[in-house]
Amino acid sequence: MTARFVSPSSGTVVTGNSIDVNVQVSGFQMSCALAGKAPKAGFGHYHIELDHALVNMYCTDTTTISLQNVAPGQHTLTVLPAKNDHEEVAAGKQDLAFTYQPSSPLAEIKAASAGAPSIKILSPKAGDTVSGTFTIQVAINNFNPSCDLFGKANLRDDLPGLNAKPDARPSQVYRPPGRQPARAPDAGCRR
Ligand SMILES: [Cu+2]
Repeated sequence: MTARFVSPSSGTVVTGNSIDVNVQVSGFQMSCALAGKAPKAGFGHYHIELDHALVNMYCTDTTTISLQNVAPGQHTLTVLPAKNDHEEVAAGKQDLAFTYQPSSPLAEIKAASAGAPSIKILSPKAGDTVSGTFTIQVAINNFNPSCDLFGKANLRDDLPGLNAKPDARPSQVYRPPGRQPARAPDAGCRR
C-alpha cells in the first residue's frame, strides 16, 4: 500500500490559508465505508498528518487542509496509507515540506473557558435497530468542535494565560447534524 502527493509539490510556498492536496494511492482501493472495520486485503484509506500530528482520514483523491492556528514558516505534510482498522503502513508514506507564508493570516482561535467537555449520543437510542448507513446525532457540551483545528495544538482552558472568551465565529459554532450539508467522515464539526 502506498500513498503519494500528486500536488502540491515539495517545497511549495503557500500564501493562502489552506492547502489543496491531491493524493494518488496504489495497491488498494479506498473505502471510508470499511473504516473502523476489520482489515481486508486490497482496501483501506489514507491519513494526512501536519507536522506529524494526525489531521484526518480520507477516501477521495482530493482534500483541503486548513492552516488555522499554524505558524508561518516551514512545515511538513505526510500522507500515509492505512488499513481499515487505521493501522498505518509506514513503508508506503510520503513526507512533503512546504512553507506557509500567509498574505492575510487567519485570526488565531484561542482557548475558550468552557468547563468540563462532554458529549452524548442522542440518536440512535440504546436498543434501537439500525441498518446500512445511519445518522448519529450528538449533544456537545463545553467545547467547540472545529475541523480546522484537527492536527493542531490543543487549546486548553485550564491554563489561565490561554483563557479567552468563547468566540462565536461560524467555524466554531456547532450545527446539529441535520443541518450538515453533506455526509463526510469529518461531518461532526463545521469548516
Ligand atoms: Cu484511519
